[in-house]
Amino acid sequence: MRYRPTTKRALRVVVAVFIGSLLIIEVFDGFSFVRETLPDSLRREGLLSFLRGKERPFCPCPHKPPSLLGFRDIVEVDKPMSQLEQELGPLLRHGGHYSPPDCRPHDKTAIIIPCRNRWPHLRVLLNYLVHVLIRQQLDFTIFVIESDQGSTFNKGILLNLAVLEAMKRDRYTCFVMQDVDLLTMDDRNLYRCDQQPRHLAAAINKFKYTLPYPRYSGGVYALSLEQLLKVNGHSNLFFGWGGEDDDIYHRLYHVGYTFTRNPEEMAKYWMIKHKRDKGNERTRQSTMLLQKTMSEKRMFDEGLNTTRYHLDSVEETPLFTWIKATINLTEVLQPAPPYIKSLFENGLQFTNKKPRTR
Ligand code: UD2
Ligand code: MN
Repeated sequence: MRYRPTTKRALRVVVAVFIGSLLIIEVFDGFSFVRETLPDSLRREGLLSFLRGKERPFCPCPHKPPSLLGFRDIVEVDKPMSQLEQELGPLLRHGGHYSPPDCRPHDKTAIIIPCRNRWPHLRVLLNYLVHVLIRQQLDFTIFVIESDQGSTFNKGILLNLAVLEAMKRDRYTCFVMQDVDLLTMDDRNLYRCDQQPRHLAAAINKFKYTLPYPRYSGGVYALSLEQLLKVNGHSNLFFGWGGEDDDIYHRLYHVGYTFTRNPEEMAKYWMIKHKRDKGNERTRQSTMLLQKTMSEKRMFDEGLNTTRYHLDSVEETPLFTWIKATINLTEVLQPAPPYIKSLFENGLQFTNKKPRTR
């Protein structure tokens, strides 16, 4: 009993010192010498938000983000990845995550970038895209999906496996499929999902800033989780160049969706000039899949529910979550019904013929 007042006083002192140091750290958080001494998680999120846990800001983000810059010409700058990490790393959480500190976005967005042997393009893209997405006040994670060197490139299956792997990691509600070589020129073209699928790359320099054909949906587009699930994701069967974008257009169209686009002046994209890659040659199967087995018939037989792949690794780098997978044709075809398997009886057949679009 005699010691109680002293103990109380001591407790008060301890509490005061604790609160005092919290305040000091919070106030001096901006000073590098204090930040250096903090653990990583504190440094990235700030002390108060760290203490508050994962609580999200209360106010929804405004319809029109306040810091957009509008149209800007593109200068292709290829900085070394280490420099990008130094410059952009502090803006993101490890794994390429970001959420705006001052408002609550409608969606949790996965930006999905297929990338095999295109690292210079990825570096140029990241240098632009990260700033754009931050200005657009998105809650996003950047996923880079790389397939093994041995298989014929298959963009559709990479998009599918990325969706499946992303959903294992968090509750994403919006997916933006982004070619590695396309740079958005106007940040008013928001990377958001909507009631209808959104085609973002509607005016690309390669096509003189117009749509190459009315049902074109390639390059960059945003699909909500609901839209993706309704069409069973992408086809897994378009090996080599072409077709998978027309196929997803038809899947969506068949269940009642139409792509919406911003007007041309807001939807400009710059495609980094490139040649067709080795291992991404056109296949006769892609033409046959589009012209003989209608997307709308096939979509319930193959898609997200039949995606087969070997997950080699998932690595969180400072700027993106890097998923590596191996694709094996025999295994991809294993769950397919006979009318599909028969198209592949003699293995992949390569061709120079341009697939016709519907
Ligand atoms: C068009 C479409 C693209 C896709 C493709 C046909 C535009 C702007 N884009 O692109 O969305 O439908 O035709 O498949 O019309 N990739 C690699 N490594 C490779 C091959 C491809 O990373 O070896 C990835 C990369 O993200 C690339 C994308 O796949 O941007 C599309 O391939 P592309 O750029 O060679 O084809 P492109 O420009 O004709
Ligand atoms: Mn391209």
